[in-house]
Amino acid sequence: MNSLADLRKRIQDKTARLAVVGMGYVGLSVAVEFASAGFDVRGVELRAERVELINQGRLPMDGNEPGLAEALTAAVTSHQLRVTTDYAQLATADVIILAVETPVDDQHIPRYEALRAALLALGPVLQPGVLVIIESTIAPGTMDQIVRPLLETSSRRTVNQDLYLGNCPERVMPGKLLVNLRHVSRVVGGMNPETAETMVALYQHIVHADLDVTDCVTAELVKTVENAYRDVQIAFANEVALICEAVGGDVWQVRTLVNKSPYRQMHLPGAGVGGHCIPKDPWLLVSNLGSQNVPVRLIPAARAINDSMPHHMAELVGKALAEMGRSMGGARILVLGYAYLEDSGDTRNSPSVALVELLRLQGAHVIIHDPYIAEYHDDLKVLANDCDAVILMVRHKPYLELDWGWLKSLLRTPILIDGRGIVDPGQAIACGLHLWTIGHGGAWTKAD
Ligand code: SAJ
Repeated sequence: MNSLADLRKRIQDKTARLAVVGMGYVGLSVAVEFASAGFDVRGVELRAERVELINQGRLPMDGNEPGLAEALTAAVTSHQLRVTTDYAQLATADVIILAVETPVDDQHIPRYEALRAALLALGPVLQPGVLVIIESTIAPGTMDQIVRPLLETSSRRTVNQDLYLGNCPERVMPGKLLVNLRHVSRVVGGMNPETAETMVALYQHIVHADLDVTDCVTAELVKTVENAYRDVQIAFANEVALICEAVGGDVWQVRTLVNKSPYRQMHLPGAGVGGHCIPKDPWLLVSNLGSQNVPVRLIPAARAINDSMPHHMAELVGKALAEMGRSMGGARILVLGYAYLEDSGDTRNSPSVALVELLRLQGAHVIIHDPYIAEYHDDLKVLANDCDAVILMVRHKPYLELDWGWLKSLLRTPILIDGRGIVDPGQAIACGLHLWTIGHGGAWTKAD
């Protein structure tokens, strides 16, 4: 049977056979990176059409990921990376990384179906001495309470004897997959110190940043806490924006001046918080507190504030229309930006999706534009024609360069609602737009 010392040696000379389960953003990029580093990597993916695409050296996802397409093609061409739907091909793997989805449902309950299915499929094929690493984001306690028992049962092996287990959460971001993978530090949680040491030996082949050794529950906490932290920070900025609107302040100026105070880093208020990390990970953090009656109040409240921002955007456009003698019913409204993040085509949990639904429920005719989504990439000159309001939801680069005067000339009613604080009030007023900016009470009448 392989000992961890043997495994470290084979990791060092790159003869260890690696496998990655789940060819999504995270799994595919980590598989490509290890293949590029010279390891033999087998990918496992349930979706056959995705397997086909990847084995042809083609990226199975949209969006702009610098370097990933070329690295994938090279890895497949050199046969360092092969992808399959068949778990049986992992029987000879020495290290298996799991990067499967761990969503939460509408009740904010973690859904581990994909993780459980992967562990059940993996168990029977594992060779003795294999190292299994979970990269998926999971609630604190999940390694001990779900992953370890499930894998020991399905493999009939014992962790820290003839099976090794660890948790190494990812810190990637759409649009920066490879650069984050290579240059952002990672927490390395091992079920025992020697396992963590072996994981460091593996990841140092692709990560050129700190690999911080700890235990599994700390690794689970760090990942979910770092994203809950960001969500709470954003919620604070959003609540201050609402206060500024009520008292006639301008949150953008307030934020700039607050951040001149030492140790302040007020985040950006805005039209909402989307993505596959920030809206989900705070719920994972608070989902597994057992019988402890921990008075968890701040984290759910922050989620509620951030989820309310698309509603607030709908309120602002309703007020702006009313001020111009128009109602929401029948109004033609153009939404600029459908993705959740600037210069991305990723719409997962996008605030714009929620906003469009709300506006349509109130009888508006909503038109969507997004330069990074083929379905919504039509000519703005056509889309904006005869609209009664434009809502800017995402800081996409093309919108930063937009000629607002030109856009105004196309509108039936000159209303612009800025959800990200990027439109210059002076410019808007000069070209006759009624500009409302989130965090600034009412339409701008003069450029402060
Ligand atoms: N947002 C705000 N105000 C802010 C920052 C973000 O409203 O001050 C909104 C964005 O518009 C977006 C959402 O929040 O809708 C999320 O934005 P994000 O910048 O956090 O981008 P994500 O979701 O891709 O976050 C990922 C996370 N990385 C991982 O989970 C590994 C996050 O922890 C990182 O901080 C972020 O990337 C990053 O900046 O790298």
